[in-house]
Amino acid sequence: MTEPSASPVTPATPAPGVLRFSAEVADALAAGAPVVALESTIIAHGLPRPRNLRVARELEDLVRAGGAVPATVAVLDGQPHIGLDKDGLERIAEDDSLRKFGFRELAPALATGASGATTVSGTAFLAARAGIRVFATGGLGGVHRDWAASQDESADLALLARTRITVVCAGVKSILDVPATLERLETLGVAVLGYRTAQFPGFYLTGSGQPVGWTVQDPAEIAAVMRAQDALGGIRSALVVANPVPAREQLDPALHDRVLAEALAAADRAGVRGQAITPFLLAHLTEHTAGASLEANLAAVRGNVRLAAEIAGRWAAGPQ
Ligand code: PSU
Ligand code: MN
Repeated sequence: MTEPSASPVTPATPAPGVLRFSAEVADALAAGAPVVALESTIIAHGLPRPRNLRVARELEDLVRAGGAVPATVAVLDGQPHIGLDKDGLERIAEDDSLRKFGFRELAPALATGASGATTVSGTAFLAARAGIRVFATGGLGGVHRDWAASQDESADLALLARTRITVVCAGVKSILDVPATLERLETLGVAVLGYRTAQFPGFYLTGSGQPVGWTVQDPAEIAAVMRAQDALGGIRSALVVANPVPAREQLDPALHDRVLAEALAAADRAGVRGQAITPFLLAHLTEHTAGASLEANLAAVRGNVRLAAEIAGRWAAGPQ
């Protein structure tokens, strides 16, 4: 059987010189050592300053402590970076002019020399091109609650439908329409595994109340699913590993529901739309929960990064 001619977004050798690799990422990839991609939008646009820079460093350290090499992804001066040095990390945390780049922004950014943090869709695309199979984030983008009126569905979903990468997340951000997002993932053919849970996580909350079809218990099982994707052939989609924030670190659900309702109303009043809505809602929640939502968000991201490092280790080790 021949493959369709449209070339899929799969891990592939990067076109020479287009991607700039940090030395440690280049070495790790050449050696087949574990690598975990990290996105930069969460640092640039999802977390308050100056905490965001500390978090950026902490997440990289967590990957290293887990035996893998961190590859924080961003576009700087028109060049996609796979792994950032000290200055690069500072830039994504501190540069006010940094834009937010989903997948579709990448080509214009390259051609014009622009700089931006990459979202899940931008990061997953670049990481896959770089040959990185495991990616950790906080919560995926998805279908927004007013979808019928706004048609706002994150580009994350469509990109994950055609990119072979394993994304470890705490579900989708609870500011979204979670059941609708799960339906879209099903339609798009993106497999979802609950990590030690039969319930899809709720980002700030341990559970969203929605079921997941598959529950896995350890990183080796996840690596086995990844190998099964490859063994089947023809699968172009991502694997979503949904890893709940521990119950003791979740946001108080009653506080969550109340403040989220206020945040959605405030966004509506302020006419915030499009790319700005996710950062607006996240910042509103942080402010109106006195930082509690931020702590839950960070706990979720840390857990995802740790798990991603373990998965990357299992993946790099090959079939057992
Ligand atoms: N997860 C977080 N904080 C964030 C995001 C995810 O904990 O800021 C970002 C991701 O980069 C995700 C993006 O891809 O929000 C989705 O934005 P939009 O809804 O505009 O596609
Ligand atoms: Mn959107």
